[in-house]
Amino acid sequence: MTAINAVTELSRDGEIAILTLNSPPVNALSLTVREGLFEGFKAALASDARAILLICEGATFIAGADISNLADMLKDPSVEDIQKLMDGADRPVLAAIHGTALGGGFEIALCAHFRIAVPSARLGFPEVNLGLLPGAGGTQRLPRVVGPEKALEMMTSGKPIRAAEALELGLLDELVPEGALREGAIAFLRQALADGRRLVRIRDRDDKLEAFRGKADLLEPLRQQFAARFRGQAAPGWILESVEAAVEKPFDDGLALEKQRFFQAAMSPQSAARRYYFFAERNAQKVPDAPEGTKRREIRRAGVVGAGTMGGGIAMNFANIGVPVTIVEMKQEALDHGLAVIRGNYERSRGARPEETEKRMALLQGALDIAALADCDLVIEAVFENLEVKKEVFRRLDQACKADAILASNTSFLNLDEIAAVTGRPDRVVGLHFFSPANVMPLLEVVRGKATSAETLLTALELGRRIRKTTVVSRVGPGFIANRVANPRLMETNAFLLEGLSPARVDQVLYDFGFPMGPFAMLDLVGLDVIPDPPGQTTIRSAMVAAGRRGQKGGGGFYDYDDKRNPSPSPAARQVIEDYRQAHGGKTLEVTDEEILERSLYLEANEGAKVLEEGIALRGSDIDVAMINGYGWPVDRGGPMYHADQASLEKVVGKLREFELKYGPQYKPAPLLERLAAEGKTLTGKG
Ligand code: 3H9
Repeated sequence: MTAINAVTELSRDGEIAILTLNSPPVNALSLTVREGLFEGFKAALASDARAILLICEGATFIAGADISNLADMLKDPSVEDIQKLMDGADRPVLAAIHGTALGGGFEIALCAHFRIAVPSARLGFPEVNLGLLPGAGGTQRLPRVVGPEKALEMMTSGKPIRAAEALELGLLDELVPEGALREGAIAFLRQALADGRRLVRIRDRDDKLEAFRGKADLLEPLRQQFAARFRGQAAPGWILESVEAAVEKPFDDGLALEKQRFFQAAMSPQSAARRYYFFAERNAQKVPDAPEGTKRREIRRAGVVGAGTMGGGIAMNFANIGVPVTIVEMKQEALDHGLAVIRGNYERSRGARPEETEKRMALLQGALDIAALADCDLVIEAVFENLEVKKEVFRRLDQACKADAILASNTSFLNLDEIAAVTGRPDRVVGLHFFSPANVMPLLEVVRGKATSAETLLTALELGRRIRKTTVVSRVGPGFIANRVANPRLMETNAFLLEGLSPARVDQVLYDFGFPMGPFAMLDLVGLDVIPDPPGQTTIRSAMVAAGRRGQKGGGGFYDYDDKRNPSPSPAARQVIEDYRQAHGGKTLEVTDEEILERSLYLEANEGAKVLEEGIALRGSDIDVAMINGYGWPVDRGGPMYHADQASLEKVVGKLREFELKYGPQYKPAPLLERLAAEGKTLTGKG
């Protein structure tokens, strides 16, 4: 065994050279890893070994470029230098895959003559999620194995495929049993040597491309689909362009185009925002003051109190991952209704198979007595938003549930500490703030009360991950993080209308920025009666409700809706707005699109700064994660805090001061924002 460098070693098993990479956590292609692989392949090729095996230690095969330091990819040896050695090999090279072979890792594997994997392995190109495209030959080699259409699907969805599918597609040569990768790999190579298997490089194959050559129209429908599916995203277009080059051009020309586009993507603000978000999402899971070695409790059985829209949606999350869940309601009728709604949701969900629905429904148990929750490891309360009602539920849960069960509240604005105080276990009380519909929305705010223990908090975060939510920790405070940060922007909609702007114009500006919909369309969606008026004020929203317009769910709102919920401008809504403007001193102001945008977004950053200063959020980036997952903030823009940093806080504060003078005190810059701007610092701690 020879150490090549700190992360790679070369060993022998008879005629086979084994190059082993071990660079935790994910064997990302840092400069050290590239040096190890480059020198390792050189040494193996210089030896008398008749075959070469590349295999990784730890949790996974190579998970791709080191995205914490993409600039470092410019240093030699590059991934391409390693691939050239592999491509030039005069003896069989095998990549043995476990965990995930992603991005640059998959691209290296595609330069081996053969690939094998264990069944749990997954392979894919997630670059698009980072605003990138595969940049080490992926766009050229993948279509040569699976054809351009499948390659495009894999690279634009970014979703890794399972080993079994990869085998079927010809991306893998063989599956070997879990835990027997190394033995399987050696046996495979021995057999390949014994059989004298021909060594075919993927770059030399073009059987899967021939049918498409010179027929641009074969990929044309995809181009049109992309425009709608990936609104505003640059990377999918570059992937398509590169795949077209794979079809039409010699391999090296395609490779050169891909490389050019990769560097263009890597330099783009979109990719920078998406890479920022990648780490923001992971950092949000970290609880710095949790003692080392804090255990997470296992949740084997869950309970939900309340079978309304929220309770039902929450229960579905557990059934979806195979955890049995007991739902308690007060009346049989309400329980039956709640369970029927859940069944309906399952039956209506896309690609639903009847046996799947039955399997999930079988995990849901209804009960009319809180005593039925006695053996649950976690119970989530989702009853009416009233402090006294919730306190009573918690008193009863505290009596009924086993001593070590975690009790969670789904409250969206009540004080969790007051709720926890009525129990004998405030350390095992936590907030789990789901967003509606709870079975669909990705955000879960985990609310940490004064007494919540580290164990309870980490258990809740782990649970969030299991039910596939994106979690953010919030301290107790009105509206927690996402609703609070979004609120000022939603309140400002009233001012926009008083200034004479139309809902359609404001919505268009925010849609063009990248939001799935503007604030008026969103208010119509959630219901105009859901948000109360600020104290001492009436709003156009409540005037709409008074005129029988509650939004999409009844009578239309700022827009009219047809049967398919398509919006159209509403004369009736215009009248309500006009009447309100007459009565409340409406003006007609010239407001540019840029100003609509800045007022909307900087209000959020400003509120975010307050949330940060009060310690409700631990990090600026946690707020971005909450807004992206809770309010559809475009990930290509990184979130309100990152966006403000990019604009420069000095500019943001300047604008807020200007708006404060012009439009009122709601724009007064937060002290933290002023301080950070003066010190040349940022809200996300970067920049
Ligand atoms: C690329 O390859 C470009 C090429 O085409 C061109 C080359 C020329 N770099 O997610 P986890 C860290 S683009 C740096 O919690 P899991 C992560 O931050 C890349 N660090 O674990 C975390 O650190 P910490 C294409 C990375 O088991 C720790 O590893 N590849 C990277 O749930 C554990 O991560 C991708 O986009 C990285 N590439 O999931 C793959 N990846 O503990 C991105 C992870 O300090 N990665 N870290 O917070 C993933 O999808 C998941 O991390 C993975 C593991 C599935 C691998």
